[in-house]
Amino acid sequence: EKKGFIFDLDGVIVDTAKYHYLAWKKLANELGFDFTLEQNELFKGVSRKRCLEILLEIGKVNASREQFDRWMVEKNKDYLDYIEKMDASEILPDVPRVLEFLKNKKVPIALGSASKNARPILEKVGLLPFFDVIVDGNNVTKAKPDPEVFLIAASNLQVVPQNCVVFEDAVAGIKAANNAIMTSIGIGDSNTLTEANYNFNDFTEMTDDFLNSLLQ
Ligand code: B16
Ligand code: MG
Repeated sequence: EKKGFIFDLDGVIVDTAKYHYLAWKKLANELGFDFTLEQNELFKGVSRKRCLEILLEIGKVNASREQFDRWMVEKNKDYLDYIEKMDASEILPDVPRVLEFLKNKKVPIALGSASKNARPILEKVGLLPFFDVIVDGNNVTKAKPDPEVFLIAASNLQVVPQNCVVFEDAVAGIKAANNAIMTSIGIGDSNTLTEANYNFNDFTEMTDDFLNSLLQ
């Protein structure tokens, strides 16, 4: 039966979490409080709007609707300044090998990301041609752990959810994949991604044999 593979972006294909962090930290500091790398973990896979809500809770800051929207714009502007300089050197190890392996097997590939900046990032690092389908923050109304982003990806790939494999680095993303009844593969710390069906520290640990086993 036909299989489909779905990749998260931030933390799976590229490490843009560090740029999100710097942009959120700058805003927090302007507002008079600190934002730690540990707190940044809570932001992974979470929508921009929800991130700002959490940030303001951390800093105990109240905002009008207008002010909230201005900070959203400001954070994204700073984030765009960072990703402006991205190139292929920022692709995480062995991502191109896995993408090429799947392409050679004619397996359809989708992106399933919460980011509204997903397309320009894929373009900058040169991976856009690998993706048959892109579903990102512009296409969804419900954030991970809601399965919406992955279910839309599966539907666009024309593969039933049960035959989809999802690569994710965020707890919310693994939950979203499991909620979609897809095979979930955690990329990163297995102590954090405890609900994943399989765990790998990164793609260098993922053998061709393992990928083939997913295609059976
Ligand atoms: P943007 P992913 C997510 O991407 C990030 O992990 C998360 O930290 C970020 O807030 C979210 O995208 C929205 O990003 O501000 O660019 O729309 O991991 O789902 O690829
Ligand atoms: Mg991610």
